[in-house]
Amino acid sequence: MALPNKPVGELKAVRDPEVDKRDVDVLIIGGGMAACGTAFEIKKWASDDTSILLCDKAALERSGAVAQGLSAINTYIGENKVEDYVRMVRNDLMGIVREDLIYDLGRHVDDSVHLFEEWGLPIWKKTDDGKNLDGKKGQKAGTLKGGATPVRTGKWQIMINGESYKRIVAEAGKLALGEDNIIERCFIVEILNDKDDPKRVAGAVGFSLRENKVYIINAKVMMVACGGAVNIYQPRSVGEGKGRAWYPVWNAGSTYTMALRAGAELSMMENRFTPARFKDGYGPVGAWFLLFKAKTVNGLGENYAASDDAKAELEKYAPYGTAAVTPTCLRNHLMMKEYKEGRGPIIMETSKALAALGETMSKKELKHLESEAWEDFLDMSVGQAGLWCATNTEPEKKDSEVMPTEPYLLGSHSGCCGIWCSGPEEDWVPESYKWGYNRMTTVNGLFTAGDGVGCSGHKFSSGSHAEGRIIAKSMLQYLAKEGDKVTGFKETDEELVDLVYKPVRNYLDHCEYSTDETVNPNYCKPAGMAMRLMKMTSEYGAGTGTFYMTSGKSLEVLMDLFEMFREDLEKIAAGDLHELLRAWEIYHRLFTVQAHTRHIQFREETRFPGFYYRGDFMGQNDEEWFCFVNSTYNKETNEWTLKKEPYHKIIAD
Ligand code: SFD
Ligand code: AMP
Repeated sequence: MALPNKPVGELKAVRDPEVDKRDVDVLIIGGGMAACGTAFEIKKWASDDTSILLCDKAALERSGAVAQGLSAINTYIGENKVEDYVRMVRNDLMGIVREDLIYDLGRHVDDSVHLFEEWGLPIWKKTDDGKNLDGKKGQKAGTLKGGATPVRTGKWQIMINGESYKRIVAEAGKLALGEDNIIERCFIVEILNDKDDPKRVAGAVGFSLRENKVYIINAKVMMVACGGAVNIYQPRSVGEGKGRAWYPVWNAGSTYTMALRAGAELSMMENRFTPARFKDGYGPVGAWFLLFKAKTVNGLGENYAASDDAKAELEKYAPYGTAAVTPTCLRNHLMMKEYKEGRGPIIMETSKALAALGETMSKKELKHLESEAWEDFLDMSVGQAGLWCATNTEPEKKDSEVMPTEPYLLGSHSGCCGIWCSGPEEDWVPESYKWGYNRMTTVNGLFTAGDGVGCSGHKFSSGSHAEGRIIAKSMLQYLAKEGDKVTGFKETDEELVDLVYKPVRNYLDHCEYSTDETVNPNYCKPAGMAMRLMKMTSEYGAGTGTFYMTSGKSLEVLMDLFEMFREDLEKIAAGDLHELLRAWEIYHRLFTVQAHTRHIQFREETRFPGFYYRGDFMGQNDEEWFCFVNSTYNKETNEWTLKKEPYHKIIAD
């Protein structure tokens, strides 16, 4: 149950919080698309006496990346072949992906979309004579499951009226799991290993954001699905606008950090997503490119992406660059070339696109089209609509600038960093890809889905939900076969409270030393540490500050800065529960972005030009680097280990 907000201000933190102990079979960490998929599915397969608990740092109805809603479902296979879906993802991610995971996802994803529609999500439909019916009217055309045709933007994407998408999906998850089995406003800090087997999980510890309370949870099997990582790099937005980002600001790398610290192997953490977005408002571009058929031009008004120069540039990255759809990173790469050669800014010609579409429309239809253009943002990126209003931008009259944003880490959108997971237990899956249970990490009993699963991007909202449903069953298989091997964790209640509330005690021990509580020689506050982290990653780790360029030397400097930062985090101080959240978010961000940049350091090539560049290793080097990069971290010794892992092609070209 969500606890009500306090009447005024943040709740002051106290030295000794209450302790709430739970003992469950299954723990779901996170409450986003993937976790809601698990919540919906799991009870169908669990025995009546299986206890299940879900902890979300926010309120399920509006948590995670889909909080604001979405305008499209980007993965719906429909009339396409699953094999082609695998080929598309492989091409977009420059060749190195886990085809077993992608195929497995592709064959299940549509079922989740059909459920969303059954639960009330309005999906656009096509009429027999090729006209678009938006969500409400589309309902009269019947359901996708019943054979109605969706409005496709691209080959894989379908349009929805999705302002309430997350509420619809959360409601189904809540009803299925039961509200008593859900703790909202509970931030999980650390996953705990089994006392007799460090490669097995046995529980987790977190805290309430509404009460001075630490949760200590024993669990036999668990999933971590806390989304991707945002605000690990200096955002382009400044001042109070910094609260705005493209991906959800509240997803702080908890998935990767908690799994890493529990001993799980991460994979392809070098991959990132620097999406091209409407400048300053972060509005997504997919619908504009694909549905409205808008073009982008450079500062000279040239369609730079169609030029001979661009073609020659893309040929350097064949076969990916020369494929029918240019990979996302290379679309950015072409933009970067324009900027660097002085032909910026990049403009999306919204006015021409709407005029061209309007040529065959009546006045009423044209008005409707214009409202769809607004709704695209009102449904999923309301800040962009706000910015258009604030700048008198009517997209049918005034064009808008598009720009690659700061980097984000994620495994479900157009990126593929994440945790190395076991694939489905089937004959066609290579041995090195499977070790027991579908989507189990390399730590026994620890599963993940959505942004957590590495090497299989382009799942998006629908695929993350479907993956959550897949692992509901895998977790129960593990529980049945290995649940009784779990012996509990070694940490005492006192040790765990000391760990979680350390920032509070740092604060209480020293806050009276200075007159301004933010300036104190004995501690540092989360806000300052957030800025410090983003400055160092941006300058040395291929952020916007250097046009996404880094080098071996810059990365060496960065690793030293990280080490000092990690030491200083011992002194982070939190006076209230909100600051305690901020303190732990920074901790999670640090390990995640450290993994990211260590992978970039290890992979001596530029696999994803447009996302990032290694100045000392420009271009791709297939001979040495056509493989995955995996990493582990030993939290006892603070040591990182990186290695290459072979890639296997499963689906022929
Ligand atoms: O326009 C803790 N996404 C899009 N998907 C689509 O299908 N269509 C689109 O239109 C997409 N676009 C888009 C998208 C996202 C955003 C932000 C925008 C536009 C503006 C991507 C999907 O949303 C994404 O793929 C999925 O949501 C990923 O699912 P999942 O479950 O992996 O992550 P989540 O939904 O963000 O949920 C994370 C949850 O974890 C909680 N959490 N809980 C406890 N303890 C901690 N320490 C925690 N840390 C985090 C969160 O509260 C949340 O519940 S477009 O760009 O293409
Ligand atoms: P975006 O709005 O950029 O997140 O994209 C939404 C969907 O459209 C994703 O599946 C993207 O891969 C796809 N997409 C976006 N822009 C383009 C483009 N120019 N060409 C092809 N696909 C695109």
